[in-house]
Amino acid sequence: MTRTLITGGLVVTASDELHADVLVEGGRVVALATHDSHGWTAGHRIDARGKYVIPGGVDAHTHMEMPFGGTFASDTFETGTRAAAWGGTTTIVDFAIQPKGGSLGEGLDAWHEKADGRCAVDYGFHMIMSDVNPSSLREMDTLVSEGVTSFKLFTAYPGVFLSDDGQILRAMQQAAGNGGLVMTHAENGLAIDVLVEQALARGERDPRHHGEVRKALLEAEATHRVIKLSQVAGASLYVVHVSAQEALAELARARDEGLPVFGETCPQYLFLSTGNLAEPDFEGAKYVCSTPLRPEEHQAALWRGLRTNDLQVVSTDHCPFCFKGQKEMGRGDFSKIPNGMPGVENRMDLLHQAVVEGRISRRRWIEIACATPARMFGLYPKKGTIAPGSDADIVIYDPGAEQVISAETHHMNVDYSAYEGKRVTGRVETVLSRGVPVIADGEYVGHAGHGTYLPRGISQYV
Ligand code: DUC
Ligand code: ZN
Ligand code: ZN
Repeated sequence: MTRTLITGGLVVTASDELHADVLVEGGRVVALATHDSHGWTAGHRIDARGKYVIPGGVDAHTHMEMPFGGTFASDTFETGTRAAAWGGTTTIVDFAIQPKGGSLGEGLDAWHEKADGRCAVDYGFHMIMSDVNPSSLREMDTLVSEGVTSFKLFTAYPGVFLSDDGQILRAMQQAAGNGGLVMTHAENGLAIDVLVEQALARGERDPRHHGEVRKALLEAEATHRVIKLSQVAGASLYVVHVSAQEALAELARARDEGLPVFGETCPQYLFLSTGNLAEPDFEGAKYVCSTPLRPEEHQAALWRGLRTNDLQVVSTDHCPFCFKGQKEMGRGDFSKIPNGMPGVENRMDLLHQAVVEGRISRRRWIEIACATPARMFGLYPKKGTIAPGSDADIVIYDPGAEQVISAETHHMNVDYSAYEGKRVTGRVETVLSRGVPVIADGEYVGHAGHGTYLPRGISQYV
């Protein structure tokens, strides 16, 4: 059995930083030695002196090949998980979609069809419920027992994904009984559609109006509502892609009351703003996603939320659409721009940049990007940490390397970068997935099909 020894690095987990050697065997971490590991033999040695040795990233929010607005997200499971590996992410949890009028099982089968045998790193699925009815509610129990333990419900996108309050309450009640975790996309979609119609009637057609109609107050209102519904149901709640400080305030208030509610934000809300949506010549379309980018002052509130643990996870909501041919579908009508942005490759580096800039600590970096998402979605301690028994999903990270983020050099299947030209310090050097090199000294050495499907356990926060 191949043994790998990683020597001389600084091992950083959510709880510890220690100079230690890490021994890997059979795809798992078998031991850490803080002094010298001279007695250990290994066929493969990695010199990590001057580098961080960190758990592979866990991106709990991706949409590979997602159908949206008459097109599909441009990363397949093959290209998207390869890009994830390049960026130091070794686990993704993608969203299977229940077809309207169909079952959860059908949605899940369709997502296995797309992903199985194609992924470069390990993957699991959440289930988007777009048709809550007695049958799909019962099916939730089956899915939980089979390892799909989280369910996303939408208060947005009427006619497509939106569930009404009664449906959301029923799904939460079901989850309270079966150990599932309800995730919500919280924006008031019915009110937003009124504002979209009125904006278009006034001739407001540019991408920046996408941000203006999807008001922070309508994110806050929906966040408040789903919190109260979860309280009534006695269920835990995870609110995805929080972007507005008013929505964060709702979460913080609920948490102060002791409610089991949790929040995720994404790099685009931490590093980008409505200024990007207003870029001329339709360039703002690159930044159209929902929830939308907010004015810059919201960023400080989100960073504070991450420091105070009112927000617990940073995932990407990776949902790329090419500028040419896809984003362009909304020229002259912002409501037709496919919603979503690329980012699965950039998350670990951008959050490391936040460490460099003193916004978060190194351990908090690992906590919000690896450990907590693994805990939240039933993958810990298999994923999200470096400890005896954990999968050897390990990144050797060079904290001093400089890089400039660009579409010229990224590996996501999309023709632009949302962070084009941004200079960051820190870079992934080597990535192991279950002990197998996927990136080695800056080269891709993995293959499609290495990644395995991850049936997940119950959230540690339920
Ligand atoms: N938001 C996006 O930006 N894209 C996909 C779905 C979503 O909720
Ligand atoms: Zn969403
Ligand atoms: Zn999403």
